[in-house]
Amino acid sequence: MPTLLLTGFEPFGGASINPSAEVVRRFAIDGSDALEIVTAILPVDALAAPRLLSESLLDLRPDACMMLGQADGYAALAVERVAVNLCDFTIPDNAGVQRIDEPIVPGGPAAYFATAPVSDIVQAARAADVPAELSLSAGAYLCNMVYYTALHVCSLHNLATRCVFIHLPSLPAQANGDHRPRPTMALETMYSGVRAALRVLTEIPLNA
Ligand code: PCA
Repeated sequence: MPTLLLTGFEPFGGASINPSAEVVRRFAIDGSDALEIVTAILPVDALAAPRLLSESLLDLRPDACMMLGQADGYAALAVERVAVNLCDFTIPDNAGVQRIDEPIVPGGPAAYFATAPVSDIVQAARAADVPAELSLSAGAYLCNMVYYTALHVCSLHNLATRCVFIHLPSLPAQANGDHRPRPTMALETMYSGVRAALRVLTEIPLNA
């Protein structure tokens, strides 16, 4: 059975919930007959998150790694095409550290492309009636950092793991009380979109 590492993030920036963690928890409960799904909720911590993810990748050597995070204000799933070697935090992480204009890996490649078929993932989510689009930047905060770390670890250790990062909108409850409401998406809808994305990621021939 193929193995999937599926990660989300804990809440950050003063929020009490992170949709990515909620989606990952649902996968942990529902499981899959066709896939071994290993889940992790990563801390929003510039030291701990990359370390945890690297360790999990090297321990598991999964066939695929799907990383999820929240992008407040987005109206669709954003399938990230690229991770850049840059930390430029607009807010501190949950440990109070704010990295500004620093590389993630000094001397590392400037960027990595996703090693999963991102356009097919967008199409599959849309076919499941879930708004989705390609994105050219995962930002310069923790999501980009773990994405870059995953791609870097796979490259260094010759892992055939297919990696992709997907940003999720905020949940409707997170916009309650907004003076001018932000776009949001129901958990159920996000879950359907991520399921469709996973089908693409794991149906394609592995170790090609
Ligand atoms: N979103 C942040 C970090 C954690 C999360 O869920 C980001 O986009 O970098």
